[in-house]
Amino acid sequence: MTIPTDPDTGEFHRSANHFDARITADGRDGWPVEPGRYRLVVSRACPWASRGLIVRRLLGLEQALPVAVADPIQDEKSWRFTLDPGDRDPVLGIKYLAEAYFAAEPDYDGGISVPAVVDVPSGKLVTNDYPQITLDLSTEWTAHHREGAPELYPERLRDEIDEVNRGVHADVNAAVYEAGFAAKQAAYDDAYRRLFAKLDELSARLEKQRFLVGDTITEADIRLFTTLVRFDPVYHGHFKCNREKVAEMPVLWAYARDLYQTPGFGDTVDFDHIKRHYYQVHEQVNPTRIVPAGPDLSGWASPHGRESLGGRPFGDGTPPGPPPTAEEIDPR
Ligand SMILES: N[C@@H](CCC(=O)N[C@@H](CS)C(=O)NCC(=O)O)C(=O)O
Repeated sequence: MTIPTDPDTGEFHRSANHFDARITADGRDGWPVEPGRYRLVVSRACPWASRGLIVRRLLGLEQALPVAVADPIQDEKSWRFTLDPGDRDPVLGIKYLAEAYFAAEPDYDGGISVPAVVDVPSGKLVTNDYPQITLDLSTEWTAHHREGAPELYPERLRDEIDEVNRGVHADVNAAVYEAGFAAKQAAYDDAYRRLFAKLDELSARLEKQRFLVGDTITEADIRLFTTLVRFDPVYHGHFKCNREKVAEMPVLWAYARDLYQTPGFGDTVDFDHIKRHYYQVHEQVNPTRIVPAGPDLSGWASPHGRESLGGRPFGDGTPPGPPPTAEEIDPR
């Protein structure tokens, strides 16, 4: 994979999501919510796709929106279904996610990214607009939520969630990539400074409250979690985000463990996919493609003590049950 950076500044800029149709209860974009009709294509390595995996589990949408898991290692044609028998997704019948992009737009020449939601009957990509995908699972798929599903994007907290998300996106979710992919020192320095300033701010916020917004788990926690869980295995070393590890920032470490140990979070995390993807795909950053053996991940299971802050993780709802057998992560 070639990492595109600005030749003048050395900055990495994330490309825009090209396919932004929405799957809605009223079907106004031509894509009505319909259980079993769509397939959520993810890589378990990818933080943007992992938001969808978590939200889907918390809301109990596993049957309504089945998932296809791509091989964590892309080849020159990008994401592929080499984990499946015959190297094909068993439902879509395709070998590469790119086939769904081209079915939707034959002369598309942009990136092939996950998460992607594909319409099974036509084989066409509907959306790769990751910030909207999870919000729509919360607000448009309500008819198919499980009993006891939490409210992850409650109306009364939306402004605050949106504001927290903007900061977390710019200075955490995207900043780790901007540090890791920077081609000039100043671009790296800027991303590193923004990242740790934001983590300090979030740590102060989370010292006295269990979750980022309100007293329950929301979309904001999911978006921060997907970066925190990748931090020590990948971003600290591979992306040079190394002022501290998350495990050395007591508040964030306890917060991350609290979420990790909550059903629907840790049971979607595949550290093997995460490590192999980053260290093997970004050859510009890691030319030997050697995947480090560490860090020791056993600490994720240790008690976090955050219950003493109060909070009601699922609000008036309940935690989800265990994941479907086919989606259990191999504990390597
Ligand atoms: N679609 C967004 C965000 C999703 C994203 O970056 N996904 C990564 C994996 S973590 C991906 O699929 N990259 C391949 C590509 O964009 O060509 C983007 O292109 O910036």
